[in-house]
Amino acid sequence: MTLLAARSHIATARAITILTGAGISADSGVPTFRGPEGLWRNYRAEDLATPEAFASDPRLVWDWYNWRRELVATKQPNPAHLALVDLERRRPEAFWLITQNVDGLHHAAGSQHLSEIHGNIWKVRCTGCGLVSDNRTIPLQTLPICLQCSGLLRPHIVWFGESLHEDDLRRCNEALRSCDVLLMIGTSGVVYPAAGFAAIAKQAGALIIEINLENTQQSSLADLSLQGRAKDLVPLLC
Ligand code: BV8
Ligand code: ZN
Repeated sequence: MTLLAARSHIATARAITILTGAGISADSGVPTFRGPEGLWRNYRAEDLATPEAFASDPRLVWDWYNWRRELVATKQPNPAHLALVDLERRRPEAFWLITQNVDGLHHAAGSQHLSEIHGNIWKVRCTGCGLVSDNRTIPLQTLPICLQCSGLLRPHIVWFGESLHEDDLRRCNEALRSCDVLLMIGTSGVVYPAAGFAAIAKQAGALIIEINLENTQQSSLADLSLQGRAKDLVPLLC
């Protein structure tokens, strides 16, 4: 299938679902996780992005998230984020965007039909009373405390070994089973449950289009794999 054919599938799709990963934000200057420049080159996921890590050393985990908050605060949505907003505005009833990114850049760009399945770096959650709140303070005090119950706050992020929020999973499953096109952008496709999303959409009959710099674990499911940068290819396709 050619790029032109893929464009026409997107333009005429009854419903389109998008799955994005760190690669779409790489073009805004946010580091990815895996690969030679990825965050997990210098940090071990299990030391920082698990409930066990937070229980044993909350200060270390907060230091890492504070550093990432400072970094992300300087970044802006790029043409790929903006092209998805345009697509949604043209076809709001036919569009659902699922992101694994926690950087909030889709939201900042203006996407509304959006599931941030791994959470958002600009939200905190109380480990005592469970209250979720927006928090854009930079830098946060090293061990931030809930104003309501004085419990320790944690990032409102889904860590390894934690379940995704049930409402998000239900909404994603609906969007995956009902779309005619699934567009996967900038994800290595190795973290579950998102790594199973292409298979769900494919089984329901969707056409799968992938945009990435390289082949991924999901490429064998794709009807079209476009190799290149998200900021160039997404505007071309949408
Ligand atoms: C769960 C938050 C039920 C931190 C993140 C063994 C087998 C199968 C499953 C498991 C297993 N062992 C454990 C599991 C479950 C585990 C899992 O999948 N592990 C994997 C690694 C094996 N999953 C979970 O624990 C999930 N919960 O399953 O609940 C359960 C519970 C208990 C036990 C079992 C099951 C929770 C997942 C937590 C996800 N949270 N981190 C934070 O962000 O602060 S994951 C982390 O990876 C990020 O959040 C990120 O969103 C996610 C996915 O990564 P990508 O976005 O794909 O990024 P990556 O760097 O990998 O790739 C970037 C891609 O972009 C590359 O392909 C690159 O080529 C491309 N690219 C780069 N530049 C560009 C580009 N493309 C285009 N343009 C460019 N410019
Ligand atoms: Zn509280």
